[in-house]
Formats: sequence, C-alpha cells, structure tokens
Amino acid sequence: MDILLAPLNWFSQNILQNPAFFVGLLVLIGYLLLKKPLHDVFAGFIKATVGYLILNVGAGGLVNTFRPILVALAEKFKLEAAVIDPYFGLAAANAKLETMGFISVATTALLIGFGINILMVALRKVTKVRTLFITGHIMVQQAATISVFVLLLIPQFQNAFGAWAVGIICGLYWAVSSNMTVEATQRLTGGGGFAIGHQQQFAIWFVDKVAPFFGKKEENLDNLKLPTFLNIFHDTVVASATLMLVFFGGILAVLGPEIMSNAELIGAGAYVPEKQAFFMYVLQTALTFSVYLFILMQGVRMFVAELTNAFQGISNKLLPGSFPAVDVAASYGFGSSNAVLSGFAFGLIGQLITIALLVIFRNPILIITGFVPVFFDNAAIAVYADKRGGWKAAVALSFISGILQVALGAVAVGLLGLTGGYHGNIDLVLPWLPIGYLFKYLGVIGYVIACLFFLIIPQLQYAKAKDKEAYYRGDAQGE
Ligand code: ASC
Repeated sequence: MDILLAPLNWFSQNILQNPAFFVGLLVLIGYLLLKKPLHDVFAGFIKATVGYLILNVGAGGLVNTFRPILVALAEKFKLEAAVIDPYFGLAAANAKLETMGFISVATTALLIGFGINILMVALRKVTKVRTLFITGHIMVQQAATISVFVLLLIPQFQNAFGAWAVGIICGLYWAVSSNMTVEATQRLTGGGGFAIGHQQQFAIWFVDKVAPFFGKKEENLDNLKLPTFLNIFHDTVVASATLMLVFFGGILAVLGPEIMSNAELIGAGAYVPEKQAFFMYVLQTALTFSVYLFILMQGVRMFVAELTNAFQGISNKLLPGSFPAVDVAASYGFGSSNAVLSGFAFGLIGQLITIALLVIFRNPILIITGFVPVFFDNAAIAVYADKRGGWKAAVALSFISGILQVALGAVAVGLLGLTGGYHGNIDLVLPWLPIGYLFKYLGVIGYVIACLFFLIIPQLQYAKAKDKEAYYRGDAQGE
C-alpha cells in the first residue's frame, strides 16, 4: 500500500498543491503533443511556471499585506468576530477537525477528490464534465471546510469511510462547478481555452446568466463616460492606488501607529516606527496595492498565453474537449480595465452595510471582512457581469455578493460552530450552506441528494446545448 501511496503523496505535495508546476507540466505535455521543437517546449514550460509564480507573488503580496490590516480592526475594537477569509477558514476548520479527531481526513479527501475529477473527465461522454480543477491551494482549503460540513453534520460518516465521503463530494463539486464556468469564460476570453477552478464558480455561472437583465453590455465600465478630470481613473494603477488610499488610509488612520507597529499581530508587514513617519507608511501601503495588482496581472498574462496554446495539444489528442480550471485571477485581464476594482469597491460596500446591520441588530455572530473573498470573488463577479450586462450589472451583482458573503457567512459560522473564521468565499455559502442544511436535517440521504444535485447539473447543461459538438468545444451558445 505504501508503494502506491508514496508517489501519490509526492504528487499531491509537490505538484497538485503547487499549481505553478501543475500548469507548467500541462504546458510541457501540451506542447509535446503538438510536436513542438524541444526548445519551444522548454521555453513554454518556463514561461508558464514563472508566470504562475509571478501570479503567486502578486496574490500573496495582496493577501499578506491587506489581510492583517482588516484583522487588526477586530483587535482594536475587541470584537469577538469571525473573519470571512479562506485562510482563517482553513485554520478554524482544522481546529474543529482536530477536536473531532479527524485532522488527516482533508489531505486524503484531496487526493480522492482529484481522482474523482479525473474520472469524471475521462468519462465525459457519460458525465458531460469537461474540466479538471487544478488550483491545488484552493482544493486544500475547500477539502478542510467540506470535511467539517460532512463529518460534523452527518455523524454516520465519523468513521473510516469519512475521508471517502468528503473526497467524493469534493471531487463532484470541483468537476461540476468548474464545468459550469466553461461557456462564460470562453465568452469572456474569446476562446481562451480554460475554465475557472476557484471559489466562485456557481456565482460566475449565475452572473453570466442574469447580468443581461441589468443593462446593456455596450455600456460597460470601459465605455463609461466620465467627466474629463475623472478619466485618469480609467488607468488601473491610478484608480487602485487612489481607492486604496481612501479605503486603507481610512482604516489605518483609525488603527493608528500603535497597533500597526505590533509585529506579533500584524506580521512581517509591520510598520517600523523608528524608520518611517506613519503618514508615509500609510501612503506606501496604499500604493503597494497597485504594485501587487500590477504584478498579479503580469503573471496571469504570461501563464494564460502559454496554457491557452499548449492545452490545444491536450484537448486535441489526450482528453478531447477538456479544459483546465485555473485560478480566478486568470479572468481579470479580459474584462474592462476597472472591473476588478469596481467589484472590490461595491462588494466591500455590500459587506460593510451588512456588518453594520449585524451590529445594529445585535446578531450573536459578528463578521469581519476578509480580504480574499471581498477582493478576489467580487472582482471576478464584476468582470463577468460587466462583460454581459455592463456597469450596472457589475455594480449591482458585486454589491449583492458582498451582502450574501457576510449574511450567509454568519449563518455558516453558527451552523458549523467555528471559532475565529469561516471560509467566506461566495461558493462556500451558495451552494454550500443549503447543502449543509441538507446534511444536518437529512443526514446520509441529504448527502446523496447533494451528490445527485452535482451530477445532474452537467447533464442539464448538455441537454440545453443546441449544438452538442459545440458543447464539447466549449462554445458559448445562445446569447
Ligand atoms: C483565494 C486564495 C488565494 C487567492 C488567490 C487569488 O481564494 O486562497 O490565495 O484567492 O488564489 O489569485
């Protein structure tokens, strides 16, 4: 058994959980299948891997710099609140699994889930699933949260079968949810050849469907007529730096130098009072946002370009009609230049209003905005919404998403009895919160219903597609 498990564990830790190399490997295989000269294969592998590593630097910089600032708010006001952010959710889920004696379930479930996803794609003629979810760091977070859903709410699975129960439903979610983003992403990217495998696939599907009801796609954020002096905000660097100066500048002013120089609380990005005036620190921190956003987009452009070309090899020869499902940031470069920031801004407003309502109505569970959902989810929602329904759709749908993230996040914290945080991304409340209630009230039957729900979705997608060949090509059908 060990002989079998050792290579699997190696693969999981070194490739699956490190998607830069996974994407690099896919590009390498894709170019080999396309019979490209070896030096081109090598160059493609390097560009894709380095591009993804650059994306990691950008995303990691954003997360590590701005997450602690939001958390410091809870400290300052002595709030007993859950932070809705997948890194806090991971810590809270692991703490819960530890007390339940199931800490190792999530890692096993990760491999089982990935295997299920591969199986679903291999059997695509039957399952109608075209996408392989390859964003490993996200799968780690989700496997932990979903372990709590399954094992806590369905006591019958608190045994050796538990890891299988978690793995199977994780695999179904990964395969089916990413499959739901194919048409929307092909439409957004003009046939980019990838899908989204992250934490907002259901939301992307939904937004793509409803955005046209909010407005015209021609009235998108890029075409928005601004008074001449506001035209400077069509530039992402100017817009993001200004927005962050107002938003994080405001928060940092409230927090003050004392908390921000507490290295233990704030971490490596701490303010160093001896070296820098507080005002200059605030200015630099706000501008750093634009720096990381710029880096992130650069990395995305590099790896997406390679992946799009190379994957033709895989989808022509190895797995016909299949798509890699990658980090949601891959979609950011394809929308209006300021869609990402608009999504963040209006998602944030939705979140803050809902948090204020929780406080006013003395809800027993309070929520603190976490950086990852408010930025990465709502940015994507606005990008897709703007493409289909223009700026009105982008504004309205990211605002609604912000409300749901907080309101339903608070319900999820209560349902799962978590302390300190919850995953918070939009898919982890819709559809996962209703699924949680199915588990709670129907037990194993609820689990079976949830699995059938996932299995039936691609069947419905396929049944609805007028042109069945085009379904496998991923072409967007019907406007
Ligand atoms: C997440 C998460 C991250 C970011 C990153 C965005 O959900 O855990 O680190 O989004 O994947 O590019």
